[in-house]
Amino acid sequence: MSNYIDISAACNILKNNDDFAILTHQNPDGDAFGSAFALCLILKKLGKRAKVLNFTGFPERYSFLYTDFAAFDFEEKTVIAVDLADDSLLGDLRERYADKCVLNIDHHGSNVGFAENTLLNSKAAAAGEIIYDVAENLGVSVDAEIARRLYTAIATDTGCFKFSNTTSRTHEIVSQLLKYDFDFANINREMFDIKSIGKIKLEAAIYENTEYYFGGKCAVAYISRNLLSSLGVDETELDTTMNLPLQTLGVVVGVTIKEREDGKLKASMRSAGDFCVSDICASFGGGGHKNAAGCEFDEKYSIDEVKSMIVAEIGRVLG
Ligand SMILES: [Mn+2]
Repeated sequence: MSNYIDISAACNILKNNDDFAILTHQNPDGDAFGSAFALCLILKKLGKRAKVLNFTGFPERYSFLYTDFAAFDFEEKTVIAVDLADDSLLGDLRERYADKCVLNIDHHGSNVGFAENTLLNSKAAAAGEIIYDVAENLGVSVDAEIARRLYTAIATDTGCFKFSNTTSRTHEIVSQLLKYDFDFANINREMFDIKSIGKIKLEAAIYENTEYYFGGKCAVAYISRNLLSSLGVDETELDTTMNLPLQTLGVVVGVTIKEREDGKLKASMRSAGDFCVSDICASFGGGGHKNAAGCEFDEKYSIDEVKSMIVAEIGRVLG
């Protein structure tokens, strides 16, 4: 079990050590890389060396966060982590680094406490908010390069300040970051607006094949393997497509059924207001949260059978 420490104890660990390796979760997002590379720059201002490790590599999409970090040519002495809820998300790095991790800086309430010490703030919308506090506590002044990375971290984990995790503290921190000169509008364009041609066509196909039930309160879309392969879209691009059926005016429950590689059908449900999709998914052996949940179906069921089972269950709740 980890020691849960406060920010000044965490900052002491950073002050008293050097040659850091910062662990990040597989398939890193803007918060993981934004926070990790901002922390690299903060440690550099203390005269220390730091590098970022990731099992699944450094996606091109986030290259603006790391392009000036090419030289990681030193042997690490201190292993730390950011935004890492669970050491199983380290992939192949787990065996070598997980037990050596002396400090994990995280904001997930579900953090498993694998590190020797954990600085956990589950009220923070992003790990980037905690890294901002760390810089303040260390007396390190933020600059445009640090601000750019922390902004990316916070903007991505809050869905551009739209999600319910956004707090007044989020906006206070961002109001400080915006004092520095960096192109936040372009960060948001790249993080939220730009999509591959395949993904644009996939979204068009989803809008096209969405079926509406119960006077337009329920929308159901289907993504087949054939559709994905014909458009050249891979799984990593599917995340936000699950939100599309709920975008139509009047819809309170949106269902996206995806054919998985193994042939099984997986349903992702999103709802608005009081409609509880985790209850619907639980009736099919799945689960999740009130407004976002999922469930899977055995391959013996066809897409038409799955659709009608789901629609019948939703109809029972809608009355
Ligand atoms: Mn995060």
